[in-house]
Amino acid sequence: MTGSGDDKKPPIVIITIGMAGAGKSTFVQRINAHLRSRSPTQPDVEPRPPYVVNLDPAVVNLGFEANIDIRDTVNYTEVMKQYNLGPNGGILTALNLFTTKFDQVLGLMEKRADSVDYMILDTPGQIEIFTWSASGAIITDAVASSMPAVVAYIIDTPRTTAPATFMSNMLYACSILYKTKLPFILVFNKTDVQPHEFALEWMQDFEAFQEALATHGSSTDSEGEPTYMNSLMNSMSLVLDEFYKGLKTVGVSSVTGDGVEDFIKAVDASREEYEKLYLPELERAKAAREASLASVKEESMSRMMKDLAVDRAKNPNAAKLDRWDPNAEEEEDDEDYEVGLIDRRDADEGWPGQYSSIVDSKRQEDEGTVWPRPQ
Ligand SMILES: Nc1nc2c(ncn2[C@@H]2O[C@H](COP(=O)(O)OP(=O)(O)O)[C@@H](O)[C@H]2O)c(=O)[nH]1
Ligand SMILES: [Mg+2]
Repeated sequence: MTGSGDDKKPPIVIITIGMAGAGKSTFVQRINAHLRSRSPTQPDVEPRPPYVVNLDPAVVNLGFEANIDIRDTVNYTEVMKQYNLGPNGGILTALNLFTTKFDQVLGLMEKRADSVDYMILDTPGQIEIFTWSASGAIITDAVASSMPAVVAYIIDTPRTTAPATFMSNMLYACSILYKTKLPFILVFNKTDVQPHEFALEWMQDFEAFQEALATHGSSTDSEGEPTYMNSLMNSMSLVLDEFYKGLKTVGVSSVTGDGVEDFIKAVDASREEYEKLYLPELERAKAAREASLASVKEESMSRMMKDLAVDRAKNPNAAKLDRWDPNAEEEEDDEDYEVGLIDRRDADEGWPGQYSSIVDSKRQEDEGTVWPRPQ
């Protein structure tokens, strides 16, 4: 664990991602409890509680007190009612609304950076709401570009013992690594129900996995040729072999607390990875973006200067006529065109999408939460 000495490093943010029911919230609760309790090996050291952010608007019982809770800002059932949405649409919209305020969340997190070693994000139950939405990407990028970050991919071990399910889950994990490019920890959860050794074996021994695939379902068709599915799976397992090389794997039980210390060690090791691999990449990307922006600006500037020179040559008196008269009345551009917009602020009653009524800013009263109006 990082000590609280003079050389205080920025906290590392653990982003928990995983299928619904894999045990993300239980895992966050366990890590939280673990970091709050005194270590048996260092009983005189004060424990340093983590900073926890809950991004699941639909969770009923969180089991821990989050420092920032999306439910304080957005009422998900109201969002569903007002936008006429189902549960998934409601969660996604609530997350989108919250993301518009994420700069403030990040500000609060940064303020606490000196006093904590770990920050944990719990994400919505359904994995795709976070991993395949613009909001999820915005939140991940914003966090990772301001602090060290690591993805903890939580796996429901008892549900992934079939080779095909195992491979699907690993491919999903691979796609998340590819999207986030962050240090990655595979967390095999629920080891109290199903130990994760089988998974380790499959990951380390390519042939053992092939064998498991072959014994599950038919691997050859009636003519003795390998089936399409089988050869596809063989090729994909080669891809996965490469994927496993860059990963850290731990087995934990969020119920008993088994393996949690290993997880913390893996997180600490990921910090170095973040600094060595992710940070230089981030800075390179930032520099490239700034350079391309600068060149675009320069190009449009020189084009404008050329245009001006041509104009001046054509019509030497134009510049004199084209002066801005400070006394002239300003034209109201907006009045000239009509696009059929109705300003519903004048309406007496609410309408679907009236952001302000869904806001309940209990914790941040002084920040005056006002959602932007939909365009
Ligand atoms: N046996 C066992 N059950 C677990 C463990 N972690 C989570 N669960 C159970 O899995 C279910 C889903 O957990 P939850 O944390 O809500 O999953 P989430 O949707 O990923 O946040 C709950 O019933 C938990 O009690 C574990 O380590 N062992
Ligand atoms: Mg949850």
